[in-house]
Order: sequence, then structure tokens, then C-alpha cells
Amino acid sequence: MYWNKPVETMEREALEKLQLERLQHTVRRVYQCVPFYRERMQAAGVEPGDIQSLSDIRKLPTTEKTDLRDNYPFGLFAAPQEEIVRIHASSGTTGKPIVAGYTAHDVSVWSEVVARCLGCAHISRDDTVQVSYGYGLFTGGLGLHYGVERMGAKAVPTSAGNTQRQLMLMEDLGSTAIACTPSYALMIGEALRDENFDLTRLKLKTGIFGAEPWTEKMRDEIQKLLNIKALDIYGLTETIGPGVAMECMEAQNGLHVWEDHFIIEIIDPDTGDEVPDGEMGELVITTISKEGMPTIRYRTHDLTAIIPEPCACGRTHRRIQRLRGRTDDMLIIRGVNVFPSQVEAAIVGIPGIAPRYLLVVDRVNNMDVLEVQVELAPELLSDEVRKLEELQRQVARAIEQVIGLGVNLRLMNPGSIERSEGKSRRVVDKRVL
Ligand code: DLL
Repeated sequence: MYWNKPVETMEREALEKLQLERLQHTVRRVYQCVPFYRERMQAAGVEPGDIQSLSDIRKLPTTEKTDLRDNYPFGLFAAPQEEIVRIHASSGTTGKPIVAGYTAHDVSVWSEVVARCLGCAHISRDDTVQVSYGYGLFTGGLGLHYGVERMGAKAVPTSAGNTQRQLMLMEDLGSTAIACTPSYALMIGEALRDENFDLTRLKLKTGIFGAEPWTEKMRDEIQKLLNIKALDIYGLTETIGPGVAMECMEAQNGLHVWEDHFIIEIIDPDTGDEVPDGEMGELVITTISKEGMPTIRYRTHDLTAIIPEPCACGRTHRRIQRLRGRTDDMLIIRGVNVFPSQVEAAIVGIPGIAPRYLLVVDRVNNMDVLEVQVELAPELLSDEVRKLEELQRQVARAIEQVIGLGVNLRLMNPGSIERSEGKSRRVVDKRVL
């Protein structure tokens, strides 16, 4: 189901022509309006007129989160303040957040791309979408909300939190879809399971989950607990918010990037060189239709790969693989790279274990130690020491096999790892380097 079929199925050649026009326009705009970009481009010896083809994008300097921090709050805005109608913010690298500004046109583009994402999830005007992402400076709530309204479906702006109330409204209002973080979806699913809730009382059929990394195993778990189809949505404040890319129902494999608004590159995070299609690297995004705060070659620190093959759904916009983690949440423990999502993949599905975990990294006698805390599932709580010891060994082995590193495993009582209604905290790094 397409929201905007002509654009979503556009011939590649026409799409690339449009991309180039919009790229040239955006580069001229930031060169004229944003001293930061002009200075960076001058330092790199490049002018707007040098962008003659899409591959010329590589002549442009990249941008980092620290550039947003250094130009806090409005330094990267490319539209006059009186044209800005919305501000959002997200956590920065220090105490101050990073800020994004939107013109009315930007809000409209954003609603359009989110409406396309909803179409990917087969949501239509007949649907009631419970928006359980946080409303506020975070882009999740309002981003989804505007997309739902643009489509003409019904938005229920519950925001995150108060799970019992979410469930009551879900049943009473007949929500057919929910949009929230995958970890909150799990929390809701667990609440349903714990109450032996009869799922036939709900009309829920689809979930639109993103804002944090998750895994296929977690998808299976959520789909089972809520009896829905769970789809992945991606985006970041710096480039617009949710709606940069979305999985389609047909393939449930990779996220279509709306390439008429965003140009993507995948680079080697160490060298900055482009990597071939299909290879994992860091996603770099250039916004080509934003006015308020365009971002040029923004280094997301998100790891993914381009899926070059056409998709069964007929959309021509290329897909990226499910986001694998961030280059900067990667832990280096005794020289080994460890991703929290690897631990998750190892533990989800082990009988007796809940999909809740926390990595605690410390340095003892100059040696990195990794403690993994994992929650026992409520139904399998056994006080038989022998059984628990066996389970502990089994879980530790499963993790060690995936990450290639010995771990101290702590089985935790059900419910004892901090719950989150937004993004979960998966790592506590106590090392002082
Ligand atoms: O999380 C925007 C968003 C809201 C996306 C709702 C999807 C749904 P930020 O707070 O700026 O924006 O965080 C952006 O979150 O660089 C990724 O590291 C991570 N992220 C977002 N979506 C996904 C996803 C929103 N589907 C950062 N899978 C990004 C993995 C994701 N990571």
C-alpha cells in the first residue's frame, strides 16, 4: 500500500535527477546562509558550482554531532528565525542538547515521509494509531502524530508511559496500530502476558518501532506477545526525526530510505572512504529538501549496509539493513569490539530468561571486566540452586560464543533491571581511562 505511489515507485533515473537538483539547491542555500558550512567548504576548496553530479557530494566536508553542539542553538539554521515554526532537540555529546529547527515546509515534508512510512506498514485512513513515543522535544511523538494526521488516519496521542492506561485506551478506542520504542512494546507485551490478557479483546495488528537498535529475535518476541506485525522505522533529530527510512510489510527486510529527501552514503568509519553496496559501514545522510536546518553529509555513527537489490514491494527507493548499532556505543573490552545488540541476540529466546539485560563494564587491576546482568523470566523462577547454576552457565556460554569474550554473568530477579518507557540504557561503563 503506497501513500505516494508516483514518488515511491519513481524510475531511478528520474529520482537521481531530482536528487541532484535538490542537492545543488541545498548546497547553495547553506553556502549563502550558514557561515559554518561556507567556512568548511572554503577550507576544503569547494564551491556550490563544483557539485555537478551526485558523486560530487564526496567533495563536501562531513558534519558531526559536535558541530551541532559547537553551533548551539541556532548556528546551523539556514532560514530566518521568523520562518521557523518548530524546534526539537536530542541529547548531545555534552550537557547541552542539540537543536533542530523546522520551517512550515519542513514540517510538511516530515509529515509526508512519515505518511509514506505508515503506508509501508499498510496503515490507511481506517486505522487508529496509538502514538506511544514521547511527545515533547523528542521527535518520536509529534513526528508520528503529524504523519498519521496527514494520512487521514486517527492519532491517539498517549505519549509514552502509564502502561495500564495505554492498555485500557488500546482496548476501548480500538487502536489498530501502535508506535513506540521496541523496548516499550516489549514492556506492554509482558504486561499483557502477566495479566493473562485475552488478546482477542484488542484490534491491534501493527507496530511501528524504532528510535533504538533492536534485533530479529526481539521482533519475534514482540510479534508473539502482542500478536501483531512489527516493523522498523528509522530517523534522527539531526536530519528530520522518524521517517528517514522504513521497512515495508511485503519484505520485512531492510528499510526504504526516502531518497527524494535524503541522500545516503555508507563509509568506512575509520577512513571515511565509501564502502561498496552490501558492505557494513557508517551511514552518512544529506538532507536535500530541508530549509530550517539542512544537514550536509551528516555522520550518523549508525552502522548499516545498502541493500542494492530491488524490493518485492515495488518501491524504487533503496533499502538499508536493520541498524546494527552505533560506532560510538561499541564497547572495546580487552581489545574486543562488543555491541549490546549482540548480547541481546544471544539471550533472547533462551527459556527461563527475559529479554532484559545490562552490560556493566569495569576495570579491575588494569583489566577490563564485563558483567552481564540478565533477568530471569517470572514463570521460570526456580529456587533450585542446581537449576539456576546450569542456566547461568548456559546463558554465559551463549553470550561468550557471540561476542568472543568471557563474561561474569549475574542472573537477576524478575523486574529488577530498570524499565524504560523510552530508550533503554543497556550499558554502564565504569572504567576510568
Ligand atoms: O530516535 C528519531 C526516531 C523516533 C526514530 C521514533 C524512530 C522512531 P534521536 O533521538 O535523534 O531520533 O536518535 C537518533 O537513534 O542515530 C540511531 O542511533 C537510533 N535509532 C533511531 N531509529 C532506529 C532504528 C530518534 N530503527 C538515533 N534502529 C539514531 C536502530 C535507531 N537505531
